[in-house]
Amino acid sequence: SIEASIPEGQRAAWRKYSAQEFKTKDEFDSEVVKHIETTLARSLFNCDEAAAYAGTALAFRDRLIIEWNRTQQQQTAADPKRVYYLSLEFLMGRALDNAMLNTGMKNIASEGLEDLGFRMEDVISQERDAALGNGGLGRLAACFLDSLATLNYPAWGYALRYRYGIFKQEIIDGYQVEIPDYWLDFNPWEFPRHDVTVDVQFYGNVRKYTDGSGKQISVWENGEIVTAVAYDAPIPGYGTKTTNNLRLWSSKASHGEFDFTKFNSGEYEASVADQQRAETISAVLYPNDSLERGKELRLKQQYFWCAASLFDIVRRFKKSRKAWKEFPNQVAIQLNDTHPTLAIPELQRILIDQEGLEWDEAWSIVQKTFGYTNHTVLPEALEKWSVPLIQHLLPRHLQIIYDINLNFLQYVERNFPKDRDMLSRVSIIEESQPKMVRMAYLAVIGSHKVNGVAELHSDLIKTTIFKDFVKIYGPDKFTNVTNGITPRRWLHQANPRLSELIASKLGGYDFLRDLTQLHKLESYVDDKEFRKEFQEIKYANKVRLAKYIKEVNGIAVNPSSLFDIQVKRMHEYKRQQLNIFGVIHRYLELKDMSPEERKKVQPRVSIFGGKAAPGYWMAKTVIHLINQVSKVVNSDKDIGDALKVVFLEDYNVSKAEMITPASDISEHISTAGTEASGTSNMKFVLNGGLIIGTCDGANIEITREVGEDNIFLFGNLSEDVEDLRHHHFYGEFQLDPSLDRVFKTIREGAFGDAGQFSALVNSIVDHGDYYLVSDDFKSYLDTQKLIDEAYKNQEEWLTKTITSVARMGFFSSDRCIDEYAEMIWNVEPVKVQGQES
Ligand code: B1H
Ligand code: IMP
Repeated sequence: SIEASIPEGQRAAWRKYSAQEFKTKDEFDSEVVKHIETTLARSLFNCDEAAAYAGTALAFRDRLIIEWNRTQQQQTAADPKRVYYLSLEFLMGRALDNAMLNTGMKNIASEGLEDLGFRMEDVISQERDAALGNGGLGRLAACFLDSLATLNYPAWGYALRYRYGIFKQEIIDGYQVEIPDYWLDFNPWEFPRHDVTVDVQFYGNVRKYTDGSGKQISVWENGEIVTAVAYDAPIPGYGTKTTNNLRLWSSKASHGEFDFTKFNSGEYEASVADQQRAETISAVLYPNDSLERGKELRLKQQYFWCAASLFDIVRRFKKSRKAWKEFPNQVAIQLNDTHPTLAIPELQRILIDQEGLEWDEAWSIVQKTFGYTNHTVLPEALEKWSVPLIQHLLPRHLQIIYDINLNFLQYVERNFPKDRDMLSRVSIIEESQPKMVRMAYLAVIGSHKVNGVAELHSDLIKTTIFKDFVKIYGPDKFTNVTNGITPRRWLHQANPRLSELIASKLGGYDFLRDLTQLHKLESYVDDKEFRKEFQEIKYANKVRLAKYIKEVNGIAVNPSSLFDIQVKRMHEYKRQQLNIFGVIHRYLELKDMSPEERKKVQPRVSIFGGKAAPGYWMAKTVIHLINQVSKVVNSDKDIGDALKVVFLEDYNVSKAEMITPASDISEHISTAGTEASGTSNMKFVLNGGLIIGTCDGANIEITREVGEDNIFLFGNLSEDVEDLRHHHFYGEFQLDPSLDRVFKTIREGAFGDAGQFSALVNSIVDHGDYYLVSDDFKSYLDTQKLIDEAYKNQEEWLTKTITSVARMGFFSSDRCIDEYAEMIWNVEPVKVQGQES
């Protein structure tokens, strides 16, 4: 065993004094007070809610780290195959509530805090979000960590420790303003590991020579070194002893604090500048969701993170002294989109340049190790890096990429001798000016499996961007793993009353680990008592949101209105513009009516929220339009409660936990074929809301599960998109009269200076309407009418929502992780034992 190498006397002392998790309320209070009085240097007399939060968080951190240590020891002893999830984004949100729930200690902590004079809810809301991500892709990674730990998979997340997460959004005079998110002034959830560092090289040159045996050796040298320091965040599983690790790399200058030669020779500023340049690498998260911008610093981030992570993974593998061919049996690395693709040439480089393996042997290890998840087919999101930039920053990697490409193209040429065009189509190098490296192709070639994130999307990648690769490798290399969400955060934590109601019917909380059990709820669809409670919970959640809207936006909304919510990143393909044009149409219709007619209309609150990338003008224009419409509509005395429009600023994970359970209808209305999956659609339905959506992404599978009667689908299908765009291009198109009227109203200045919105309107009227807003407008309005009608029959609506909740079991991220484990990673769970006592 691991302990055998340690002398018996020492072992006994360690055992005797080794730290213990708190188990009772009193032990919890004693930990909290100790942290408040010593770690925080506060006392009973100046302990506010922030200090109570800090003390509680530190007590739980200690507890998690004890479990983390034990998990790592047992996993090290078992030496199983591990999963490494490489993602530039982990959108974790708050950690305390999750830690309390997953460890099963929330009740004890609540009682303990009460003794100390605090309310749990207030304490929880002191925490700021860990917002190291943009949107769906980053939150998916966070849900995966929760499921990996819950299912006892030995798994590590690797990412960057950004000093600034996604910016905070303020709305000033209707415009988005970005405020930096400096989140690290107090972060109790991380452990700096100053002993775990990796030196990462940039720039320099490659020297080649032939050694005594005639072997070609390449040495990458004379580069600039930046040091990566590990910061670990423990990830507890729900109802298990497994606590996995999220390792975040922080950059710092390699020669300690300063370069002393420069410092001593009086170049004080220069030495500080070097330090700052190094620290810049992990300074900030790029805020572009699904938009690639080719900045050198971004490439530096990617390599820095890949190199540090691979060094760490290889070091851990080497501890077990297995042969290199065992590497893919011990290590599965999943690439979350193309952002970590440099890990592929980096592993090849380690194996051939540092470990002395032959190219082919190394390459076979590389291909077996990696899996690649594609998250988008949008052309503007597909990563390409210029060859000169890579040449400058990573000269050895560029050579390796060229060699990978050469081998690959030779293989293609042998197998498809008649298709000459194929070579230029599939080459990793795009022959443009300058030449570009196509990262998605490199990721496909370097992995053994490629997956999309919902069925339609996985089909689309096989017929569009990776069509040739399906011919080359056969269809089995490509697969689908439909996304999922963790029911711990997105049901139990976000909607505790609904979770409790479900538990009362299902005989406990087992459904939180096996969400398919929800199907048993269908037998309560006609149960009067159950229905009443279900409806009351939805109403209470709407009251909570209404209160928040009143506090923050100053708008009074009636919780009995239909709450129609679209919260997600602002993007043309997600079509918030379609939604707001629909709202304007509704407003115009209301204005046409007599007061009597208006009274009969189903009252509605249209709620929007989401950030625009700072340089994305069109998305910012849509935010501005929504806010202008909101001003006009909400202050129009004719309208009253019939229509209210709200833009919620700074949408983030913790706000999502409050907003999601309050919807009657949520909007998932992307142009068909553009939203790879979507995950908030799943969250809304799981919380008893219905959706209006296009036949896109996971909407299609949600429809299959809940049934066509329980979802409001509209719009053109993805197979027709190309033709429709063609029609626009040739001007063969008539603008829908209702949309024409909406545009006329905007142009007349009804929502302020029309000039601000002309680019938005023109993108549809004059510039080809790429996202087919006009094509889907009528179908959208018709479907909204159906929703108004359906909502009037509250009993039937309730039946739809309950039935849908019961049928959402498929969308747990636990199902998703089990699929990855079986189809792609080939890993088994390792059950961690608790403490013997
Ligand atoms: C998704 C991204 C993305 N797809 C580049 N692609 C980024 C691409 O900073 N960047 O450079 C950031 C994000 N994000 C989303 O992934 C899809 O649009 C959603 O449909 C999907 O649900 C989500 C998770 O799979
Ligand atoms: P790594 O895999 O070397 O990075 O180890 C991760 C963590 O697991 C270390 O920081 C240790 O806390 C723990 N660990 C690794 N190996 C052992 C072991 O052999 N005994 C006990 N703990 C270990």
